[in-house]
Amino acid sequence: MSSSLPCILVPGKINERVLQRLPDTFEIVRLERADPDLVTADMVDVRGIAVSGRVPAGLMDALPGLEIIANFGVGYDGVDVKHAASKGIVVTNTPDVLTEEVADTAVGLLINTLRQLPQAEQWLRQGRWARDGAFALSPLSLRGRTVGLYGLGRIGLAIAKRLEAFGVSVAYHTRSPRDGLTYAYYPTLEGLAAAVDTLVVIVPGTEATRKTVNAGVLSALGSNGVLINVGRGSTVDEAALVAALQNGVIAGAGLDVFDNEPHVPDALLALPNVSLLPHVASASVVTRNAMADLVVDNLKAWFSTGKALTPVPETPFTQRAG
Ligand code: NAP
Ligand code: 8YV
Repeated sequence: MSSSLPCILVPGKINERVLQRLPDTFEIVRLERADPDLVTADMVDVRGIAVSGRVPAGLMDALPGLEIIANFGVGYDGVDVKHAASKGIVVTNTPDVLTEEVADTAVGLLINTLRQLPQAEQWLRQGRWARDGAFALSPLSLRGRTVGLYGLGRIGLAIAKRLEAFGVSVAYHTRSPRDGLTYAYYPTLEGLAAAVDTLVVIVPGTEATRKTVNAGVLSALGSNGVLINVGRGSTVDEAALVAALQNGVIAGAGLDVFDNEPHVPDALLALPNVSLLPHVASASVVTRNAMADLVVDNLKAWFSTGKALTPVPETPFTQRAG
């Protein structure tokens, strides 16, 4: 690796546009996966990583020249950000450019879950409308619901604004209330769940949020309750959720994210009262292209100006002079 261009490592798969744009400005090296044991001596020149997925501490330690990790996604739970911060490595993510797309998908998933639209389409496609008559009325509806948002950041607020237009009440739980909003604030998640009948999860996947949607929260949501998760699978206790769905503790769930992606528990697949998506909330060409551009533009900005465009709060670093 002897080129004068900064060298960027891409472990695993990433959006094609990232791979198309990087070579204009950078030398690229690829690794099959983010495994420090795969790093070879000639990667000593690697100064940046572009990644969609995991960057464990060991990979950072194996790359002595590493300055920046550009994460494809606003959520960066796959990157050991504490370790990056301790080594002065800046981590960037892709906020804002996906906010509206993810909010659109969240509302779509909510309506699919309540009104069983995917099942109704299957009914038509399988010829059952002509053969067996009308699809059954959906037991659930968005009408008259109160939606609680677990998380009211960029995406949570965009979901809330959409829900206002649907004429449903909105409440939320975060660690601190947001100024200038009229939505009811609940200082505890269980308090929010008890006050609403629909809970939308849109918090980051952190240690603090891990399995916080547990049996107690689901029980507080109640038998007419619906859980929607577009945040991270780790936030929901999946075993507790399956039990709650099987036993009528809640009425239904719509999930875009899972604890062990891409594996979805058979018990969830077997349930009729769930709507399941394969982590597609931001997955349109236009939005994924915007995310890819932000990954590349962060790397370009870092190596040309010494400042990343969208560093995460844990790593507010600028490039060391010299
Ligand atoms: P954001 O602007 O940083 O908002 C995060 C929100 O979560 C804030 O309201 C924050 O409020 C709250 N929060 C954080 N930790 C919390 C805790 N321990 N307890 C209660 N509330 C907490 O992030 P965003 O851009 O809206 O994105 C949110 C997350 O959505 C991402 O991190 C990602 O995991 C997920 N996501 C998923 C997809 C998908 O494809 N399904 C796509 C994009 C994003 P406080 O700080 O006041 O607590
Ligand atoms: C992406 C996401 O699908 O931005 C996020 O946090 O979860 C999604 O937009 C994912 O990061 C790409 O792998």
